[in-house]
Formats: sequence, structure tokens, C-alpha cells
Amino acid sequence: MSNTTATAAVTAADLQIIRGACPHDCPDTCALKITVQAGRVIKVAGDPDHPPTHGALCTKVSRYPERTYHAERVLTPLKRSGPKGSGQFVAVSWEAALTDIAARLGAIAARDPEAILPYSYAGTMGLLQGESIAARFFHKLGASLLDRTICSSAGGEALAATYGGKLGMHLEHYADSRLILIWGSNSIASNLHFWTFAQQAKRAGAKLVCIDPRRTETAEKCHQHLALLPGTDGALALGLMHELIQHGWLDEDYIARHVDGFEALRDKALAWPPERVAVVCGLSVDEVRGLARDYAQTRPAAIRLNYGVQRVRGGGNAVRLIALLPCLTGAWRQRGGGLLLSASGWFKGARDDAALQRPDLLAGRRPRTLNMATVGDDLLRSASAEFGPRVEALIVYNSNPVAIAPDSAKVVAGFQREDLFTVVLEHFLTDTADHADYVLPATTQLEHLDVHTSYGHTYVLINHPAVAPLGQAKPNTQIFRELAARMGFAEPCFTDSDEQLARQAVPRLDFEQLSQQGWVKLDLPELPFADGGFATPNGRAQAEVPGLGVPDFVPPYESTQSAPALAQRYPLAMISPPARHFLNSSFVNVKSLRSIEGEPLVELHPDDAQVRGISDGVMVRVYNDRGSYLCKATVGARARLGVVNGLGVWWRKLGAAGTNVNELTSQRLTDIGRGPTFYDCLVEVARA
Ligand SMILES: Nc1nc2c(c(=O)[nH]1)N[C@H]1C(S)=C(S)[C@@H](COP(=O)(O)OP(=O)(O)OC[C@H]3O[C@@H](n4cnc5c(=O)[nH]c(N)nc54)[C@H](O)[C@@H]3O)O[C@H]1N2
Ligand SMILES: Nc1nc2c(c(=O)[nH]1)N[C@H]1C(S)=C(S)[C@@H](COP(=O)(O)OP(=O)(O)OC[C@H]3O[C@@H](n4cnc5c(=O)[nH]c(N)nc54)[C@H](O)[C@@H]3O)O[C@H]1N2
Ligand SMILES: [Mo]
Repeated sequence: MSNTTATAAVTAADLQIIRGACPHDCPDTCALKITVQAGRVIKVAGDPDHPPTHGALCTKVSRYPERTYHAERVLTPLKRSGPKGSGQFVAVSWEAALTDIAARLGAIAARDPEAILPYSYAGTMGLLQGESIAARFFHKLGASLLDRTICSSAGGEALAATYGGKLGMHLEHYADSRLILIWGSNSIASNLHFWTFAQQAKRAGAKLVCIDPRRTETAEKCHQHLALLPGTDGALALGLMHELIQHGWLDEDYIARHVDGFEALRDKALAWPPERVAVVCGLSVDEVRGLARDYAQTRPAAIRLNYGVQRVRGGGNAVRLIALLPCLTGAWRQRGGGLLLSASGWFKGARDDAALQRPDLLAGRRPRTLNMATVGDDLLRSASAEFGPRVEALIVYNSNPVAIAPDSAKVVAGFQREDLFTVVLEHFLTDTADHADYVLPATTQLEHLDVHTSYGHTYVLINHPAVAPLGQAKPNTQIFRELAARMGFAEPCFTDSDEQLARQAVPRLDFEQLSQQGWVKLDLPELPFADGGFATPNGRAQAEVPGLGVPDFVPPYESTQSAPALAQRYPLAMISPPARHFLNSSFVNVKSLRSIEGEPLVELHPDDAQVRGISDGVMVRVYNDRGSYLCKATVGARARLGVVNGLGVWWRKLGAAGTNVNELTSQRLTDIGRGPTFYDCLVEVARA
């Protein structure tokens, strides 16, 4: 090589490998090996030694450097210079921004701290950059509390009601299953590292069945695809129980010893013969019968349930019913049998959320709680005795509510209020940041320390900063530390460093081991419920729960069967599952990924398209009483008859008419857990 400096730059001695963790809201929480050269990350790879990651990353996260070094990263504090929502800003100093924000919050708090609302979710799943100093800050302030329901609270609460916690099978055990029901999950897109184990099982002869209204890339690769109507999973589960009971396929011994409330459940299930189930679910009677037979007669039988099932009115009841299936067949007895929806409850003993979040700083105050799924309505509400004060200030971090919350027209109207003071901590000028009074530049995972647990496996991971913060970006923790100082919060917990926080987060782990190895496996029983031992007070799975009763099928708010009058005008059920190359609304602005996804689209069944004169590739208007969304039609086999798939979640400003699919979704909540009902949504589609 002629250029000697270039030669020097590529010697191995200059390459550093840093141990990291993927921060994204995904069950896989991969262990990363980050290659740094001359102070810049040049590569992000999966750790080959971490069993769930096994050296593989998804397409999105292997592009993480492209996201971090994106030309449009926000790298200085920004102050609004145009009308609300215009996205017009001028750069200001940290000093000026923090001083003004502290003064504005201080003035509101002096009147009523509950007029201040934090809004955050899992933009990063890190325990530090998520709810640590931020939670302390809002607790000390006495701000409104946020009910973080946007993703999983219906299924999570339902699962916990049944098993006593968000607990389930070990990820690795799916390799040993002989039957896997992939229920409400597009694993190849959104749980890739589970799919690897399912593939192992498949190669060893297991049967894979996908239960999903959409013919996803996962459904295509399973032996069988049951394309049921959205929101009807509870009926299908009852139908399976009906068959288990009628054919004597129950594990009576397991039920007698480890299940409470089975008698009442039996009565419910007997009302659901396959003929009734088939009509409600839009399946054939043989499909229902065959699934029951396979589930009863194949050992070990596993269910990979995912959150796709619970974004409908009856989502909580459906999860309770499905979670009871392995308790009725005794599938838990065997390695490779059981169910996994979420593993996050296994970390209860390892992590100390109270130490991180310090709810004691509320000092006896009990602020109101607002639901993040109804932010559209809540921002527009006036003060009242029932509601409390009008929301006057909103601090958003790790979330993009203008794009991802349901019923966007209301959300946007709320964010456009001139009298609302909005601060957004972000990497990019998202749809939400465009509505801010201040945007504060946050670091990405390559630039800060964090500790991670997972909801899809049972390892704790550390993320070491690989490079110094870009520009003037600061970690969320540091931004809240500096705000706390300016608010005069004197408690020593507001000066804890990130390393101190990391140790507080997982107090019982060997921190040095975690730090060096990058990850540590929890010490858990191999077969958690082989002999009962559920996390409920009496150790038994609960079919009947005080306050919730016995689970039953709860029909959707909006479907042709449950709302025939509405269906006259809006006859198509719309679901809006994630696009494979985006992570909710993250990565939509990464060009290489956006070009794979192409543009916002809605998938239609050929018959539904034909009667509307819609051909493949034309622009269409998808609409209902809540709003209208312009996108491209894709006509083909991914959509089942009567259901359209509006893949999410595009940035509004990158869509054809400045809207996205959440223009159509409603703010109605699930039966359990107060969750959103994104997939419970009737629409009509017409040529634009
Ligand atoms: N690539 C990618 N990965 C992701 C995400 C992403 O946006 N992109 N999102 C992440 C997040 S936040 C989460 S919560 C997780 C888990 O996210 P999940 O919600 O499990 O996401 P999916 O795997 O897409 O599963 C949803 C599937 O459920 C189907 N579905 C919709 N309605 C119904 C129904 O009523 N019944 C049944 N049986 N199926 C239904 C959809 O067609 C879709 O295929 O994925 C994470 N992983
Ligand atoms: N129609 C429809 N809507 C949906 C869904 C659907 O399936 N259909 N899925 C729902 C689900 S499951 C979920 S979980 C929600 C997700 O909604 P959100 O939790 O809002 O997730 P994202 O859209 O990924 O936005 C996260 C934002 O956090 C920012 N961020 C990431 N890391 C950091 C950090 O360290 N610091 C700061 N300050 N910011 C950071 C990112 O830049 C990104 O803009 O969306 C929901 N919305
Ligand atoms: Mo989610």
C-alpha cells in the first residue's frame, strides 16, 4: 500500500472490540460485538458465544452504525422557531435550554406538578437510559404517572393472572419440540432468534403451525397456516379445549394437582364446538379439529405466543385462554413443551427497579395516572374534578407517540396545542420531535452505558459505550441529572453516575463478570412448571381469577360479526403489524432499510381488491370515521379475505399525505390491562 497512514490505520492493534447489547424493543435482546477504529464504530456484529444471539443479527441492527452516524442526527439542543409542529428550530446551548426548561417546569409544578406528564416507552430497553434518573426526576417532582400500556399490558397482565408472573419456557427448549404453534407472531420479522430454534426443531421433524390472519414470511415457512379473523383467538382456544375435553385428551392428574378453577372453565369450553368456532374464526371445522388433535397427540408440544394476539378488545381473555392450554394437556412436564409469551418475570429477583426508580421520592403523594394509549384524548381534555389539571407540559423520551399512538388525528391536535410545553429527548427529528418546544440530543446505544434484561430469553446483558457521545449529545440519564440540579433537587440519588446506576440495577449479580463477559445467564430451573410451581400464591395455574372470573371469548369492538352496522360502511378488518425492516417507527429514516420496505402500503386479498377496482400498485385511500390514510395497494396472497394489512409504523412525514396507519386506529382499550386495540379496526379501501 502506498499510503503509509492508511496502512497504519488498519493494523489490528487499532481495532477495539467492545461488548454491547441491542437496545431495541424486541424479545431477542442480542449480545453485540462492536468494532471501533480510530474512535469510530465500523461494525456491529452478534456475539457468537451468547446462545440466543449465536452470532447473528437482524438486518436492522447490523445497520446500527448507519443510524448512529446518520447525517440527520440531532447533535445540539434545538429550540422551536416556527409554529407548533412545523419542525422549525434553531440551535441553542445546553445552558440556555436547560435553564429555560427548568424554569418552565418549575412554574407549572408550583401550581400543580400533575400538570406535567412524562411520556416514554421502550425506544431503548436499557434499565439506565429507560426509567432510572428520569423516574426519580418525575417522582420527586410529583408529576402525573404514566401507565405504560402501549405494547404488552393486556397480554402481560393476563399471563401474570394465570401463571403468577410473566414466565414461560426457555427459548432454547423450542429446539426439542415436536409441535410448535406460532401464535400471533411473525417470528422471522420480529423474533428472529426464536425462529432459529424453531428451525432446528423443524429439521428434526417437528410440525410448525402458524396462527395469524396474515400470510407472513413466517406463515409461509410453517407446515400449516391458520388464517383466522383478527381478534378471534379466544374462540379458537375455547374450541381446542372443547376437543380436549370431549376426546378425553386432558392430563387429569396435572389439572388436579396444578390448576385452579378448571370446573368453571370446562363449562365455558363445552359451549364451543368446532362448528361454532369455525364460524367465529373464519376457519374450517377440519382446521379446528385437526389443530386440537395435533396439540393433544404430539409430545412435546410448545406454543410461542406473541403480543400480536392481544391488540384487540378481547386480547387479555385470549391470552388467559391460550396460556391455560399447556396446563390442560400437561405439556409443561416435558422439555420442549409449554408456552412462552414473555420471559421478563424471570428477572424479578435479579433487577431492583425500586432502587433505580425510587418511588419513595413521591413521599406519600399519589399523583394521577394517565394511560399512554389514550394520549390523544388526554392532551385535549380540560381540567376537571375527575381528570385533574389539564396537561401543560409533556416530556417525551424513548418514544415517538405522534407516529405510534392510536387515533393520530387526536394525538396531533394535542401536540399542536400552543399552550402545551413539550420537550423531546431524541436522536432524530421524528414526527413527535417536530412538535417540540425543545429537542434535546440523546446518545445512542453506541455512546452510553446500559444494562439489559430481556422478554424473550433469560440473560442479563451489559452495553459498554463504544465511542464518545457524538456532537453535544448526552445520555438520557445525564440530561435528567442536569435538569434535576437546575430544579434544585438535592437528594444524592440525583448525582449517581451511570456506573453506580448499573450496579444498583442488578445488585445481586457479579458485576465484574457481567462487565467482562458481556452477559450472564439467570440461574433458573430447567423445567419450571413440570411439577406445578407457578408463581401464584398457591403455586397453581389459575383458570378462575378473583375480579376477572373465568376467561371467555370477548368479541372485537369492530368486526363484521360483532358490529354489523359499522361493517356496512367499513367492511374490512385492518391489522397493522410491524414491517420487517423497521422497529416500530425506529429505522424508518435509515435509507438502506427504507428502500427495502419501499413505501407505505396496504395488502389486500385479490377478491377484496377486484370488487373495488383496485389493482396491484395503485394508490388507495384507507379510511374510516377516525381518518384517512393514503398509501399503495399490494394485491396478493398475504391478505386473507376480509382483512387488510397496513404494515407499520411509518413516519407520518414520510408517507404520501403526511399520515400513517394510526390515523385509522382507535383509542379503545383491551378487556384486561388497559392496552390499545391497534388490530381491532374496521376500514374501507378505495382507489385514490
Ligand atoms: N422487525 C421488527 N421486529 C419487531 C418489531 C418491529 O416493529 N419490527 N416490534 C417489536 C415489538 S415492540 C414487539 S411488541 C415484538 C412483538 O411483536 P408482535 O406483536 O408479536 O409482532 P409480530 O411478530 O409482527 O406479530 C404480530 C403478528 O400477529 C398477527 N396478528 C394480528 N392480529 C392478530 C390476531 O388477532 N390474532 C392472531 N393470532 N394474530 C394476529 C399479525 O399479522 C402479525 O403477523 O416484536 C418486536 N420486534
Ligand atoms: N398501528 C400500530 N401502532 C403500533 C404498533 C402496531 O403494531 N401497530 N405497535 C405498538 C407497539 S408494540 C409499541 S412497543 C409501540 C412502540 O412505540 P415507541 O416506543 O414510541 O417506539 P419507536 O417508534 O421505536 O420510537 C422510539 C423512539 O425512541 C428513540 N430512542 C431510542 N433510543 C433512545 C435513547 O437512548 N434516548 C432517547 N432519548 N431516545 C431514544 C428513537 O429514536 C425512536 O424515535 O408502538 C405501538 N404502535
Ligand atoms: Mo411492542
